[in-house]
Amino acid sequence: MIPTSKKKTAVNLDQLAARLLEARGKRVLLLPHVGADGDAIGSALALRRLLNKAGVSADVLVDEPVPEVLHFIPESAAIVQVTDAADHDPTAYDFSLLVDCHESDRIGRRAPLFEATEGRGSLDHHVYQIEPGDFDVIDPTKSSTSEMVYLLLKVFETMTGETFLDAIMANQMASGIVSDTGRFSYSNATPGTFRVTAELVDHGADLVTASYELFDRISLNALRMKGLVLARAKSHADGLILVSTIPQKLIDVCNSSDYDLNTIPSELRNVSDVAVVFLIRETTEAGVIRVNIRSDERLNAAHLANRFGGGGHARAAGLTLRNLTLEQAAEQLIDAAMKELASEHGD
Ligand SMILES: [Mn+2]
Repeated sequence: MIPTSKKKTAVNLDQLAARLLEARGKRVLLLPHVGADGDAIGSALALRRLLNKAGVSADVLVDEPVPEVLHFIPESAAIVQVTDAADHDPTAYDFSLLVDCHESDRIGRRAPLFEATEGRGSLDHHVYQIEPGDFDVIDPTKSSTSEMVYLLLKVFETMTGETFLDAIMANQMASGIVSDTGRFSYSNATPGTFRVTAELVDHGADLVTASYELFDRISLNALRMKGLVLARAKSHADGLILVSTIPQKLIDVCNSSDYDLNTIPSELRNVSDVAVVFLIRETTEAGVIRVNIRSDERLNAAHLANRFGGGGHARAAGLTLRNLTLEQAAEQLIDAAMKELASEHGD
C-alpha cells in the first residue's frame, strides 16, 4: 500500500459542485464501475438523491444487475441496467460523472455514453496515474467515494444555503463507508471518516444493518458449503501455505454457487502464521480451474498469479488453469509459492 502522505490528490470539490449545480433543470449521468461494490452503489445512489434534491435529474446506469447483497441499500431499485449503450441517448445528459472510478475502461459497455457526453468528470478515491481534468475529484486519502459525497454535499449546502442530508442519503453513504473500510477495520478509516460517519449516524444511518448485510448475512446453503471448504483446508510448508480444493460436485451438493465462495480465501488467510492461501476450484466449464490467492507481506500474490497468466493486487489475486486435476494444480501452485517465499521478494 502507498503511504497516505505519498498519494497524489486532485481535490477541487468546489469546481465540481459548481458544475453539477449548473445542471439544474437538466440531466446528469452517474456511472459506477463494473463489478460494483457497496461503495460504488451507495455513493452513486447518494449522489443521485443529492442531485435530485438540488433540482438536477440524475440517472445511475450500470452494466450488471445490482448484486443481491446490496439490495438493502435504499433506492437501489432505481438503478438502471444497460444491456446496449445504443439504447441510451448521451445528448440527453448535460454531464457524466464516473463514480468510484476515474477512467472509462472501468465502466464496460457504458463507456461510449460517457465519451459522448459534453461535460465529464469523476469522483473517486483510487490511486491514479492520469492527469486530472477540471472536474476530476480524486482523493486517495479518503476511505471511500461515499465519504467524498458527504463532503460534496457540504459544499452544495454552502453554495445554495439549502440543507440536503436525510436518513435515506445517510444510509446510502454509510453503506459505502462500512463496505470500503471493512466496517472500520482497515487503515483507510481515518479520523475524518469517523467524523463523517458520526454525522451520518446523527441523521439516521443504521450501521448495525449495514454491517450485517454486507459482512455477516449468509444463506444456510452457503454456510454449509463454507464449513466443508474450511474442513478441506490442508497445510503445507510448515503452515506457511494453506490450500483448499473444491470439486464442482461439492458446490452442486450444497446447492450453492460460486458467489458463496467469495469470502473464504480471506478467512483462510486469517489463520495464524499463514503467508499464502490458495482456493482451487473446479468450474461449471469442463477442464477449467479457477484459483484465488490471498497473501500477506511475505509474498506478492499478483507476481505469483502473473506466472500463471493471472493478475490482481499484491495481497489478492486470481488465475485460471486448464486441463489439470485439482491435485496437479495444487502441486504446481505450492511449488511456485515455496520458490517465491524462498526468494524473499515479498512486499
Ligand atoms: Mn470505493
